[in-house]
Amino acid sequence: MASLMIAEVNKLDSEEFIEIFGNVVENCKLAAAAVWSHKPFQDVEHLNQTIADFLDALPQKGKEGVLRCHPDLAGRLAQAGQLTAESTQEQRSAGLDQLTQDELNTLTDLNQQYKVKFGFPFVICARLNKKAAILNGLTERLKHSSEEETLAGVGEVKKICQLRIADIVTSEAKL
Ligand code: 2AL
Repeated sequence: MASLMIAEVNKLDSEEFIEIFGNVVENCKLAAAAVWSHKPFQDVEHLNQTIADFLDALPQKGKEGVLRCHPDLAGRLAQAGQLTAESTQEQRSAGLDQLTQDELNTLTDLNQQYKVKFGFPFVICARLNKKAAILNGLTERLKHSSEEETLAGVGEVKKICQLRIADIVTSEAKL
């Protein structure tokens, strides 16, 4: 896709901006609504950084809330075909629609243990990981503290967000 130039992004009114960028942070239109007021953006990196700053500035409970807006990997919504278009593609790219029954059982069990321990879902950038890395990562991250996992999860949200923005905004060569 990547069809918008940054100059065009800067001309969007808030409704248009939220319509286009409302899911760059999954199910969190508030992030798009908040960063709109920081325009004009110099380039796509500036837009990425503004969203990252918004996420970093959230209090602990806000960060946890952002993580809770994410669907489980290969979870109930995925199996019902009810993921957002972006999540569907991402989970497919990691091979999560091709799990064996054993792998699905393991992932479901680990996801559940993670949610019981931390109170929010395990989040990882699926486009940058394959299923083996996801299962290993989940096993490792289950050993962490809540504070570590909030930070790790928000770090993954930023990666997901940057890739989604790269699908929308053209990265222009600097003159
Ligand atoms: C997701 C998702 O839907 N896409 C992605 O990259 N990660 N969800 C998750 N729980 O990590």
